[in-house]
This record gives sequence, C-alpha cells and structure tokens, in this order.
Amino acid sequence: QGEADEGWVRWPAEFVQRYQDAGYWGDQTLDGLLREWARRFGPATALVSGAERISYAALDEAVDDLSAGLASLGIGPGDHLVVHLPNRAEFVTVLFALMRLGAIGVMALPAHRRVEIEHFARLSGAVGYVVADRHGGFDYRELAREVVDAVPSVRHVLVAGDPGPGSGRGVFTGLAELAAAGRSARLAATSGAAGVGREPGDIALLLISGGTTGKPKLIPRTHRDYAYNARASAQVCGLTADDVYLVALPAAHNFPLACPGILGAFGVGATVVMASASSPDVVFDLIARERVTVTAAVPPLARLWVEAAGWEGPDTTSLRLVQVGGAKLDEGLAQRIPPTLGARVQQVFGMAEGLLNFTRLDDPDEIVFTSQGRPLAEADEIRVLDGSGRPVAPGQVGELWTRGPYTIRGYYRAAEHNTTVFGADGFFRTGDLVRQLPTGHLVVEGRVKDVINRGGENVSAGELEEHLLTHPAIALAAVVGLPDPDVGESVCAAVVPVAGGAVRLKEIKNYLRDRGLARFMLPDRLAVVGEFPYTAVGKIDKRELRRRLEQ
Ligand code: J2J
Repeated sequence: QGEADEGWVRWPAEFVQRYQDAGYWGDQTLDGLLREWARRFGPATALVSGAERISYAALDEAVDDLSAGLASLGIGPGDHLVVHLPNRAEFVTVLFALMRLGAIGVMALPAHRRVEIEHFARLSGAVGYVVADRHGGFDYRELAREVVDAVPSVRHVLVAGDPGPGSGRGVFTGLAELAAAGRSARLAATSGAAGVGREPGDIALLLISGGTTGKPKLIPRTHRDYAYNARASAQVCGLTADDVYLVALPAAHNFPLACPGILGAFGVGATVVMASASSPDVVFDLIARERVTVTAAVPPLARLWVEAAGWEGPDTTSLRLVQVGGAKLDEGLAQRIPPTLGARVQQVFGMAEGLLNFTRLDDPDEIVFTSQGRPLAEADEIRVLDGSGRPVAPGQVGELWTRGPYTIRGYYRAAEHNTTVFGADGFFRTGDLVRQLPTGHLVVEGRVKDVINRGGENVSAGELEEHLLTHPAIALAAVVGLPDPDVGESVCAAVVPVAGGAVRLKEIKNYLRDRGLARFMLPDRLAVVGEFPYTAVGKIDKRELRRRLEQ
C-alpha cells in the first residue's frame, strides 16, 4: 500500500520476508505479548508506581478493563489519541489498552505544551487526549481545555487522577471511572471483541522525533519491529526476571520505553519502577527502596546524579548498570559514573526512528568510555557517507545512514519531508556525524546541521565542545552560531562554569590553542551562563539557547 493511502511507509515485501525468516520479527502484537507475559509471570511484580504494586496478571486485567471502557466511548481501531502522561501506572495501562483496541497512542512528553500538543493532535487527527490532572506544578486539564477548543477532532479528554470541574462539560472522563465501567461491562458480556483485525505489521504507536530543528515529526513503530527493539535491547543488557528497571526519563521517550526500558523489562519478567521525578533525591530513594538494578539517563541527568552522589552518599549497592544516551557523554563524566554510582556504564546512541547502538557489557573500559556503542542487530546496515553520498575512508568522519529491521522507512504523514531524509533504497539519513572504529563501534562527532559556517570555514560545534569540556573551570559547554554581519555566523561558546570557577575568552582561546586547535576553530565569543535550557527529554536545547543569546 502506498504512502498516500496510509500516511506511512511499510517495509517492502522482500525485507518483510528477510526479517521474518531471520527471526527478527515475530507474529504477535505488543498487547498480545502482554497476555503471554501475564501467563508466564502472573504473580510477579510488573510495575511499581508510588504506593501501587501491580502484578503481571493484574496489569493485563487492568488493560482489559480500560480497553473495554475506551471501547464504550466509541474509541476503536485506527483512532489516534495523544497520550500526555507523566511516569505513573496509567501510562502503561493506557498504552496497552489502546493497542488492545487497535487504537494508536501519540507519545507526547510531559514537558510538551500547547504548540506541540496541538501539532500532534492535528497531524494525527486525534480523537482523544490523555492527560494527568496535575504534575510538576502544572495543571494538564487546563491545557486540555485549550486543546479541545483548538482542535475539533479531539472529542475525549481522559484524565489520570481527578477529572476536575471540566468533567461537567461531558468531555472529561476519569480513567479510573472508565476502567470501572469497562470492568462491569466485561463481566456482563461473554466475550471481549476488542482489537479485531490488528496485525503485528501495523502501527503500534507513534513516537515523537527528537530533532531540535523544525516541528517534531511522528514516528510510526509497528508491533513487530518495536517488540524486536525491546527484546534485543534486553538481551544486550543481560536483563533477567531478577532485574528492577527504574524509569527516570519520561516514559514516553523511546529510550526508557523500549531500549530496553519498560517493554524490555516486561519481556523477561523484571520489575519496572516509575520515578515521578528524575531529581537525585527521588531517584536515590527509589534505588535504595526498590533495589533498582538498571536505569537510563541523558548526560545532563547523569551529571546531576554523579554530583549529588558525591555529597549524599546514597545507597546504590543494588545498581549494576547505568545506560547513558541521547547526547554525547563526555569521557570525563563517563569515568566518574562507576565509582560514584557503583554501576557499570553503557553508552547508548539511539534514535526514536530506530537504529540503536550500545556498548556491550564485556567491551573494554576504553571502548565503553569513548565510543557510543555498536549496532544492536546483525541486520542493521550502516553507511558513513560524505557530502556527495560516497563512502568515506574507514575511520573517517561522515554522515550516518542506516536501514534495518527496526528502523522506519518514513515519518508519519510527511511524504515531502521523507523524500529528503530517506534514500530511494530506504536508507534513513540520521543527520549524525560519526566515525566507525575497526571494532564496529561508532563515535558521534556531531550533527550535520551543527556546523557553524564562519565565512566559509566549517566549525564543528561538537568537536569544539569536547575541547572546552576538558577545561577544569568548565562544567558544561554548548557551541552555537550567532548571526554576524561580516562573516555570516560567528562562533559562540556558551559555558556553565564549575562552582567557583572563572572563565574568560582570552584565557580559553589560549587554552584551546595550547591543545593544538586550529585558529579557525577558536570561539569568537564566550557567554558564561548559570544554566542551559533543556529539551523535553533533558538534552541541552541549542535552538532555545541560540534564541536567548541572540537577544
Ligand atoms: C550522541 N548523540 C546522541 C549519543 C542520541 C536511546 C538513546 C537515545 C535516544 C534518543 C533513543 C546519542 N551520543 N549517545 O531514542 O533509544 C542524538 C543523535 C540522534 C538523536 C536521537 C534511545 N544518543 N543522540 O536520543 O530520537 O543526534 O533518541 O540522532 O530523542 O539524539 O534523538 P531521540
């Protein structure tokens, strides 16, 4: 079927055959898998959220109840709902209940606001919007009222917690009431007819692209490709039923959702613990109380934990693995993680579009600290190309293109954009600059667009940042281009100094020159800031930083 019909691009038949034959793709949907997990791990604890502890069997039942409740509202196969929930149990029940109906969740992150949510709702033609009552000092029901008014297709607002006064308008429904109604309906009926006609090759959910340029794209992930993604990631992490996985990043992000995250943990009968916030106090308490063994962080968060651990001396004795990804982890920070948090580090270079790279548990320290891992699957095809599409010499930096059993062939409803980021052969242009080591591991050297053009000289922001971070007075660094009347763009180094640290442009330039940097690589300006802006998942937000610096 063509893109115009469905709004997304399926894998060509030849590849379907290939990935099925090689055992990557199974014949179950994700909610079908939940049923199987409930049979296999029944009484084991699947999910811990606040004071709630939910077994695998109870989770599967809760999903049935909620899906029956959703069906009673008329929600069914092919419907889209924007899911905008913080890390709490309902995130999991909603995700699976939608899948059980053949409905599709659009995985918004808690930090998204009106502009993004309306964009997701319009683009997907969402019939519903699922929110929490309040979280992190924000009332999502107020946002929901604005979204309902602005996007006519949104007929249902489903609220985790108190549906509030808005429920009087008939649009707002509490998830708990809905599940209770669904339960009664289920007990009265003889069979549940939910989820008719779903196939493992259909869309299970839509993820949000992490790109910080342009409007976020929707990423269609199918049941079978996402199931592989989670299962293989769990294997790489050596996950077993004895593991306890802490969701510290927003659950709707690909990393904590399926790499291995929630879905990978469920697949082996492990326990998933939801952290309502990612701050060191909350996270350290949960690690000690629940004996957490594995968690995932973006580098700024990992830095926060490492620094706080130095002060607080938390009990992290249970922790065995800290995955770090989402942005480049600098070597210095990577090395501090094992001694301060008492766990091994795993670098993960992933993307919601698919391709995942992991350092392996048995990789030498040198590789673990300095590379961003190697592809998950044998069938992941990797090309490192120069600007004119030719392969670079081995070990040289180039742009990463990829194709494989869990990498999408096109964004959702983005036919035009797709022609620019997907090759005719189906390869996805990641926009990341990498070099590949002889071992197959990739080192991320920056983003294609994150190159500053100063009068024809190309300055790689990533490269300059790495040099800046080696300076003892610099805690964080982000290099951006600022408009300049003479040279087009000037190179601005924004830095957060270490506590009590002082930095000046002249001294920094001397320092960089002494490290052997070319003159053209030196920053023109230095902006000393107290704090960087962050994206919804916690990466440094360069677009916003640039905007602030321009003012
Ligand atoms: C440098 N850049 C990285 C890394 C991602 C696991 C981990 C991360 C994501 C993710 C993910 C990087 N070093 N280790 O989905 O499952 C940058 C790249 C990439 C983009 C993708 C997962 N890890 N990046 O971050 O879709 O530029 O996914 O293309 O949010 O983040 O962003 P996103």
